[in-house]
Amino acid sequence: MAEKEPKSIDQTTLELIEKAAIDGCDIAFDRADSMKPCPIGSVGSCCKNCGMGPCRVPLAKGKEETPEEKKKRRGICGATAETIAARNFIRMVAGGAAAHSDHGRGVAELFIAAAKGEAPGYQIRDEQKLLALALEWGVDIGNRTNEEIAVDIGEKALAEFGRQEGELLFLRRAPLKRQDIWRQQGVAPRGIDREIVEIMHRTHIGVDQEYQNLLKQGVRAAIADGWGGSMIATELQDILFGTPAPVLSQVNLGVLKEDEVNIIIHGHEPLLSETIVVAAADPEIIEMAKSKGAKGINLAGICCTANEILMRHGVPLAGNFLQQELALVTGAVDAMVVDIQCIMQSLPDIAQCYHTKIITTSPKAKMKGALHIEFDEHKAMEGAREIVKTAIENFPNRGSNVKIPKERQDLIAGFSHETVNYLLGGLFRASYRPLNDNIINGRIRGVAGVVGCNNPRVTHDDVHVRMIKELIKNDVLVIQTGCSAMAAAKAGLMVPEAAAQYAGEGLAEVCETVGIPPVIHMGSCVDNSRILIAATAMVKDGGLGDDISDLPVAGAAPEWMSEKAISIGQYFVASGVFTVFGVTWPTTGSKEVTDFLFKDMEEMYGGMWAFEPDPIQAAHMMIEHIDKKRKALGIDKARERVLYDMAMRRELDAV
Ligand code: XCC
Ligand code: SF4
Repeated sequence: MAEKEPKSIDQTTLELIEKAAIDGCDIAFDRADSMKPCPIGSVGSCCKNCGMGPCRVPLAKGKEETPEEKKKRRGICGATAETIAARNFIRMVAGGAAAHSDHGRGVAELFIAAAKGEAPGYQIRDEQKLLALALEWGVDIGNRTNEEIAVDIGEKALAEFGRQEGELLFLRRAPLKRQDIWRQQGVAPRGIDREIVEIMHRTHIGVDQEYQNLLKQGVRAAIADGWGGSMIATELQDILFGTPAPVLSQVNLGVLKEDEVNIIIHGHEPLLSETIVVAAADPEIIEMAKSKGAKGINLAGICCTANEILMRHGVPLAGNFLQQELALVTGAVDAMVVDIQCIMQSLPDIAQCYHTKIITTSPKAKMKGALHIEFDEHKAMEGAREIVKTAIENFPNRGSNVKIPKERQDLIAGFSHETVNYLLGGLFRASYRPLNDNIINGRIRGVAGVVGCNNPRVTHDDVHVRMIKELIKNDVLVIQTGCSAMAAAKAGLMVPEAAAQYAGEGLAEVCETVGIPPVIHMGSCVDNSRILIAATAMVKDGGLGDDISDLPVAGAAPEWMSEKAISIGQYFVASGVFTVFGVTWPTTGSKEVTDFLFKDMEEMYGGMWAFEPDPIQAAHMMIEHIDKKRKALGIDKARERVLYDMAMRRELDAV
């Protein structure tokens, strides 16, 4: 990022960056300025997989490298730039798939405990979804109670992680053609943990030396994430906490309240935060807050825990990844409760400048300088109450250095696959038919999943928002998860009025008829599995080909940074989706590996990767891909007609 470029397009973020500087707090934006990325590591050419290294394989010089020159560019063990780039890439997949899947495992364990009555406070909330999953997995329903059925489902889900042979159960949800492709390519995952472990084995010194074979295992582990660990997390969370339905809420740090106890919930797992929501509404606890001079208790979220409790309870979003430190800089956060993933280690230090208590809750994620109140599913409510009480006790310690920004924006969230189904088709004939019809008739050009993180190497939120605006302007319906969804929400794109203001005429017309925004919030990062299900539902509804790769759809993570984003991108590609990433690309140190991901994968999987940091150009790559698919389906003409009709209509209006 050039020096003069703004750090964010979000006024709130800019204001608080300034306040952080005045208060003497060092934040990620500053650290990104003072530490440039390592040029060798950032292109995937640094290997530290053994003690003979680290080996830094220099980049190819100039255009044509002779075989002799190429032979010299090796690690001590002889590993080539290709092997090193591929190994590094799939280790990122392993990290991401492990994170999502371990989250899924935690949900499965709680699910079983809840079903056995060993986790007081949790119960089965979505019976319909429970029974549907029982049918799908062949779990006996008969006269059994929901709890008995749930124990079997939970155990089956848990067994998916340690499965050694065969295939993951959820693969059967994919279009048949997709399943065939996976089997032909030999990438149908056997078990979730197994595929991740195998990456760690194959990337150990002296094992797999063929980049194609390494990347193949990356695909297998990524599928085990999207159609395995992440899908298990989403499905079981829905059954346990309720399947999201549309809900109105607000976003940005302006949701913090001057006169209430502010508690921020940050991380990824909804397991504990679900009970915090309950604890914070307890009249006795609210009385306690009042006794300390607060008017009430205000919960708000950051990162994907935020998305989870927004989707199910309408709890407001305080902000996305790069706003976590800034939340503390307001001076108004009485406690920040964190669970797992995307939590910056700088939080306890920043909290020292103010009064905020940072509370870690997972045995897997502790931090020096934080208070640890461990989440125990057997007494979750006690833990939640203790956390809320800690925040209340801390409220009177709030200093005078408080600045809560004014900005907050309305948004509508809660679009699960089921909701979309009902919204489009109605409760009694739920279907994706109207969506498919509007794609076929060209009012909607296609669908784009725009997801992923923030990255201080680019202007915060800017890349997301510009890409999304360009897509909807061109009649592409945008579906979202993660921190990207929050960027769009802050920019006012997740309210129905945004359709008239920003969307192309065709898309706007459909949004107005159905009453949805042109940008749809589908949840957290594990909820990218909802997007897979939605894409499959589009295929099954007919008229748009017989595989996900036939659909006029595309994916993007324009401000990605986490290994999880790489795993998500890889399972979208492996599911047949053209997927473009921004910011930086981690394999450019090897042309062969990059070409394989960007080109060869299309022949193998029907989907492929691309890299384009400019959001407008990236959006047009996605639109081009969508148009290519429309043409292959023979529905490109319909769109021309629609556009012609609209031009005619405009002319008529002008008369
Ligand atoms: Fe983390 Fe999920 Fe990325 Fe945001 S989008 S920075 S991974 S919180 Ni998942
Ligand atoms: Fe170097 Fe090979 Fe060891 Fe990697 S595995 S650090 S390339 S010697």
